[in-house]
Amino acid sequence: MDDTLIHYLRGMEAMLKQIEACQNEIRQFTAQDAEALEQFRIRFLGVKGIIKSMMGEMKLVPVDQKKSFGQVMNSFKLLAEEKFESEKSRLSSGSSSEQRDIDITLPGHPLSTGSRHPVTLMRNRIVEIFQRLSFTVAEGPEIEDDWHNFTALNLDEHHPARDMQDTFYLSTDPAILLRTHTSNVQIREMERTQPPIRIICPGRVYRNETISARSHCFFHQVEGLYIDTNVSFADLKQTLYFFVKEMFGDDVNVRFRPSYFPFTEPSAEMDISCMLCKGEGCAVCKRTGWLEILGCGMVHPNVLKNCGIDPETYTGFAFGMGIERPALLKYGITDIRLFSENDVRFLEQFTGA
Ligand code: 2U9
Repeated sequence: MDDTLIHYLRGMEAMLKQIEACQNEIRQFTAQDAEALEQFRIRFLGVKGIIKSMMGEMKLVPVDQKKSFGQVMNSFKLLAEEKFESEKSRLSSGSSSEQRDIDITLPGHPLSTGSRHPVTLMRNRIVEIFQRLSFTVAEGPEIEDDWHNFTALNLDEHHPARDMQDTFYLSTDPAILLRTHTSNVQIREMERTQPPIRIICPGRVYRNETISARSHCFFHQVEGLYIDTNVSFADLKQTLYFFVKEMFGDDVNVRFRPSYFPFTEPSAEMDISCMLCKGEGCAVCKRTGWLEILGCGMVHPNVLKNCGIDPETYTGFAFGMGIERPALLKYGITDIRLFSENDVRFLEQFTGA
């Protein structure tokens, strides 16, 4: 080997070592501030910087090694440019805590966890009591057809509930409506399966009523259905007695009054003694000492037949109650419209699971 070549190779070796050292330095670099970043740029990428001056050595490299030297230099330059850009954007986004003068040791702002709606609280309480008697929750559509909301429930075509005044129908298809009760869920369940059936059906229902402090065009119900062999009116009464004791306490009295619904026969309405005046008579119970809380009865044989259940083999009871009324009573609220106005000052007053 002649002297010139040895001299050249030593020079290349030194340069490659220098490149490697610079690359390590670049990888570990973080700019404390804009000034440090500018120094970095001048040192590596400036007109008189390390990379430019090494590029100047290119002319000394033998032709057959120009390509590999060029590749080494390119990746060196790319590394320096990428580091410069990433440090620049980090400093300008102000993500470093020192930059924004943030004390990251201070406690954070607590997140508001919200609270449950009073109607949800009341629904959960009702449902949970029936779950203890092995009822399971069933749900169904709020937009329903005429059959599942009316016809299957033994309401003939002239029944007043079907009137346009009372029910919201789709303007484009009068055979489709907003359900007026959650009974459509029980109908669908009876069509789907054979007894025993023991379900509780909570949900939102719609009626075309003038909105006032006492009534609304939508509200919530819980309905129940129990069908099996030998289910009697005594089973119905015992189930509802249990519910009342669990819900309102042991010292509340219960009475049944005969009533009429097309879907149950016999039918009844159930009252509880007014818990505010203990049955003495007050403004809330309209001086009667009693509060009406639900309707109930033995499922009409026509309803069972409509759903493919043999009324000679099976009997059953059903009941239905609104959720808003007992919620008004429990929480001492006087205007039902508050439930749907979503005023956080109202909603955040209720606690519970
Ligand atoms: C099927 C068969 C029978 C559900 C029943 C009532 C009586 C009732 C009202 C209470 C207050 C509705 O929210 S409210 O206006 N409900 O009086 N509901 S029996 O009877 C059924 C349901 C489904 C298949």
